Amino acid sequence: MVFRKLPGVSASGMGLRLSQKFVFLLFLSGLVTLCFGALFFLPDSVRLKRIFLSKNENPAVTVGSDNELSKKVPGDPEHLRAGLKGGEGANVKLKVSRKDERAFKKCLLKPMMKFAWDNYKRYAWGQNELRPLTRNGHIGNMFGGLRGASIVDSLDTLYIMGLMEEYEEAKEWVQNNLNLISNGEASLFEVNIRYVGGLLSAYYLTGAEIFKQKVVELGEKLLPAFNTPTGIPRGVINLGSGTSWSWGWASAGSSILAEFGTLHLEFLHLSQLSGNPLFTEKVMNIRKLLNKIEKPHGLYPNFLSPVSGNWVQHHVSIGGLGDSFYEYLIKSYLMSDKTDQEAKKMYYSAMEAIETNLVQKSPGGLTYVAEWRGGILDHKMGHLACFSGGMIGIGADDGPTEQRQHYLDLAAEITHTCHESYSRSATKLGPEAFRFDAGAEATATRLSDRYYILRPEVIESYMYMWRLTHDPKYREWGWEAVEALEKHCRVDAGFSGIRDVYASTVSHDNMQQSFFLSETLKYLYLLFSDDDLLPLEDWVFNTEAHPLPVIRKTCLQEHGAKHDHGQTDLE
Ligand code: DMJ
Repeated sequence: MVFRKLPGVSASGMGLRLSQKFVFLLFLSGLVTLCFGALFFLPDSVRLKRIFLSKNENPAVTVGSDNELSKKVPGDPEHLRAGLKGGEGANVKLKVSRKDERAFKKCLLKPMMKFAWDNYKRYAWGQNELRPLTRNGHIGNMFGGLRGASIVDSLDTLYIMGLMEEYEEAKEWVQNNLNLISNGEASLFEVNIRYVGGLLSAYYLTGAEIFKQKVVELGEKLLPAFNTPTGIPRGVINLGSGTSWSWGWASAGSSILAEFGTLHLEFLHLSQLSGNPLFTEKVMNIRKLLNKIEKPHGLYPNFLSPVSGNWVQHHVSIGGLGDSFYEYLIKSYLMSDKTDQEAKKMYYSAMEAIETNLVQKSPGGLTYVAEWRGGILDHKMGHLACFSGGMIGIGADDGPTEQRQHYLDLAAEITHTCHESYSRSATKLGPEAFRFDAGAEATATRLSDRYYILRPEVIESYMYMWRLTHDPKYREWGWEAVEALEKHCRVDAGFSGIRDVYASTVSHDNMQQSFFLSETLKYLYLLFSDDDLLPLEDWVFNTEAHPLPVIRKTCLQEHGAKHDHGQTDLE
């Protein structure tokens, strides 16, 4: 091959003089620096940036997958403990750059779940919940003869976190041991949110037929609870005989708003999966009655007679006894692909009544939602009521235009108040109920309200508020909760609730609630995940944090034809 000789370029050494070489090298190194520097200005989605800058930044976590960083963090809970308490793991933490900190935190949640799961498996396998101090199982009286509540409640969390070996064990247990032929007093509400919700989400996430088969069979066993003069179900049912009755403690044989009002999401999906419209008909009948009945000041009292269909007592609360009824109104609307106008209307009018009658500002400037007893306010907010920050947040966007920002602000204020209930305690965990009277501001005044049983509601609101605003404070608050859980609730054989959040030397209650695995750890994991892990546009979480897919409108609906709920396509 003949090289043409360029002017001024000798054949040897490309013919460059020393000064020319120097200028050329300078130019070359400038070019390289410029190209590399430009990578930093590329948008996140550009593949090159992901490849060049950091393998671990923004790890692509998809449902059921693992990610790079998680492989660097051993599943050994001791490692996590050390990481949080400044031991060996703390060094690992130091080596992690700021950019990776969020992903690192997310990865630490996986060993927490594994630790809770492994101990349940070791000491309480097949029973409902783990007693971590005495290292045995707990059956309780909420699920009738049903067993394995922690297993069914954990299926989706294990799957989402990519703990696949554990998920397979759980699935195998459901296949071989979840016995639905059972006698005993079961709470319709608890069986629905934990078992029906848990099996539904496991089915939708994995497509494993066994979950569908079990959930439809279980759903059918719940139907006799609706055989009342009004169709409002009673709270307790014997899954074997189908007889049902009201809770002994519920005023005059009444049914509880948060119980009969927290069936809608699951029952619509039961119709969807089984093709049996009965499930939908049952919950639509509840809706019809609630719409018809007169509401004091637009509020929904917590007790209703399943015989007469009248309110029994005028106690209104967005916390215990009322809470998830409101949650299911807005979520029914969202899960229907925003077609369920009736649910939307009911939700926003209920919100208006709640704001007018219950929302208060403390002397110290904290917004809270009080309880209402026949017109008299009780200036107390339960831990359970703290879910409302998230609920009001997810409902903000579909409210009346002039109210949208207001709802988002209200959601942020309530979440802030709930965070205060945590940060004002010695353990940095929140009490079961806190008050705003007699000089109290977001603190428990009664001894009996000082406990914390691993509840998720405050963290749930952090997760929603993070997704809605991306304000970093929600992740900071979530991390404070992780540190507090590690410090005060982790014991040698699992996680336990504590009896007094204000005592720096804690006393444990010996109970690892199944909702800790299903909700608390899942919401924390989602808080530190990217928004595309279970995006809120596609999934709605039931009140036990089990994700259910949005039921998409059919072509017919989109073009104006009316369609019954529960008859839509998922595709
Ligand atoms: C869970 O079972 C559900 O979140 C329910 O709606 C309320 N109570 C617990 C958690 O605190």
